[in-house]
Amino acid sequence: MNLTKWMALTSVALFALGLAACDGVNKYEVEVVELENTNSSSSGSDEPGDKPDVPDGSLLLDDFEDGDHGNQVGDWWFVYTDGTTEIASDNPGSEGEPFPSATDNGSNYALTIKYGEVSSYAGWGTNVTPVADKIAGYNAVQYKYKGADHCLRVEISDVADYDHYKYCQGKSAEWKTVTVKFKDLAQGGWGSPVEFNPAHVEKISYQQEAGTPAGSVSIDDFYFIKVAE
Ligand SMILES: [Ca+2]
Ligand SMILES: [Ca+2]
Repeated sequence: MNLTKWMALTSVALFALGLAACDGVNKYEVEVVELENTNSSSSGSDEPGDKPDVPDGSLLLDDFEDGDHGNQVGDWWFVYTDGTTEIASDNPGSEGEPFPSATDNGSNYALTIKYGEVSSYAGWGTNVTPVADKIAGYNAVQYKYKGADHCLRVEISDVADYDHYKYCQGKSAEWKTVTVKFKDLAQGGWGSPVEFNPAHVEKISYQQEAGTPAGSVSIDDFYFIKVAE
């Protein structure tokens, strides 16, 4: 069955399940989409209305087009905070679940996260463990964003002290498509150094550090991709 249709048909049930699973432990099953890219353009343009420009076989983590707070690989998006910093999506669920909202990038939905001045840390992310055995087949991620400076984190199970591998981006007032190669990720350096093993990726997350001024970031069209090193 067409994934979008399937998700639409089950979105009410998933929403109810999501409310019951606000701890993010419960899982649901979805078909995993490995994209057959029919867009022959390689311009890299990210003008509104463009289709995602990713290599054949890329793995879609989420394009948010189903409007729910589940990703496309069978798990949930979440927000997290130090307990002081306020953070929520532009369209939070009744339990604070980060639902996507209408966007201006040519698609229907993106995930927009808003936060207050960051006390210690605050962020958002999603679990990718349902496709953990596939991620080592890729060597980069690609996503679109608009908004504030932010750091993408590719969290692996070997990191026990939260000093996760990350790559930071500057602010952008317009939608921007970025590719982050796994080899360019780096730990912050304040924790124990561990080797990056793509077979051990558990979560994709974003974190704003202490002192970050209040702001917002929108993300969309997040893929695991294979690119030339
Ligand atoms: Ca979704
Ligand atoms: Ca979208």
